[in-house]
Amino acid sequence: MSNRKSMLLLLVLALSALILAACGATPQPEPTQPPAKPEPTQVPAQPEPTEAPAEPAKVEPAKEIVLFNWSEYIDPEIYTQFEEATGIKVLEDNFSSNEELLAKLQGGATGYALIVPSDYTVSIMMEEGLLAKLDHDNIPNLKNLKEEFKSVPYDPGNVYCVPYQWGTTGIGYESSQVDEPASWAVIFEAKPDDPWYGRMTMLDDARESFAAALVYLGYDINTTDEAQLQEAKDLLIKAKPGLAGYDSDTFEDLVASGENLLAHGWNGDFLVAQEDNENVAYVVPQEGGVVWVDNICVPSSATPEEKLAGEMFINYLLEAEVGAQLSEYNWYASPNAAAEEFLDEEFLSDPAVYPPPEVLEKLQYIEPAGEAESLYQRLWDEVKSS
Ligand code: N2P
Repeated sequence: MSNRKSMLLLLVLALSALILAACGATPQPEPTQPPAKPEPTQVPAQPEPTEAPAEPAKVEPAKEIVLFNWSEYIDPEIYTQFEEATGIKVLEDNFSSNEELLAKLQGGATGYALIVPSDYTVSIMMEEGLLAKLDHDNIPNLKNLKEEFKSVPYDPGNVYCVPYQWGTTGIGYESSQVDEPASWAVIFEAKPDDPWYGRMTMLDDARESFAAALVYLGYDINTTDEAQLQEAKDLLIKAKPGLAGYDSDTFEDLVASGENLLAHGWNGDFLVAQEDNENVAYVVPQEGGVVWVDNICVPSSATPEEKLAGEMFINYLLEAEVGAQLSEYNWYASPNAAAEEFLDEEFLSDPAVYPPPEVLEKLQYIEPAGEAESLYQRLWDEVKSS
């Protein structure tokens, strides 16, 4: 081909390319149909794997786990039933306050598959990375929880914990020997000639005992104001000579036996003690008291095997009948909606278990004190050692 001829051919080709491009640029009518999906691009065939892809290692549940719980807070029969159903043995260890539980975990304790902190302590533990995220696939009975317990403010969506029981803090008393205490004054203004002087206890619990003093003084139970806390401390110290002691484990038994006549404590414990002495009664004084939700959670120190066994136990507790069994034993209100059909009417309508609206409105949750946590502890130490 001559140079001239090839130039001409190039020109023709270039022109036809231009014309084609121009046609393509002509506005097209809007498609009324969605454009057809492009054909999937062909993936080049992969060579057949010679080995099956590695599966994540399957965790087997631990054969034995430890539940770290408040004392007398579970029907021991539940352990037997669970072991029969799963072969997993549950052992129990006890603590007497949230602060004790927290200090144990902060100190690096291991060997616990399950723990039972209250609401404000869940918040503190979450922040400090002390809790493991629950695998909801292992806890299908979460569906049994009442709606309000699926979205508790300290752990919305039950990411870390499952509500266990809830209750209130007030005063239990021996009603054949003492009139119903209308006010926290029975403790804070007790006189040596009052029959209960020297025959009453307060909880061995910094936040709970400060809450009682603060609510009596008319302050917020979550105050971080040092002057108010000092005043509450002085009040607790002033009340000390009238106390037989600080006690979070046997306070209700001491009222039931008649050794003591009244005690600052948790509603369910007093209601259980009615089985030993029908004159044990419980009241939230007029100034108000504490409402709390205890939760069952897996600490982040648990091994994968302990965690799985722990989640299986949580799931078991959430069964409708087991949930009822737990509350019937404890006399604490259940967060489990499905359990209610197995609970007696007497239980469900007991105002000491399910406080009526006029009592509920006088109750407050303890909240994390943040920076003031150590101030509470220091002042509580001063009360205890005074
Ligand atoms: C156990 C009562 C524990 C309730 N006896 C305190 N949150």
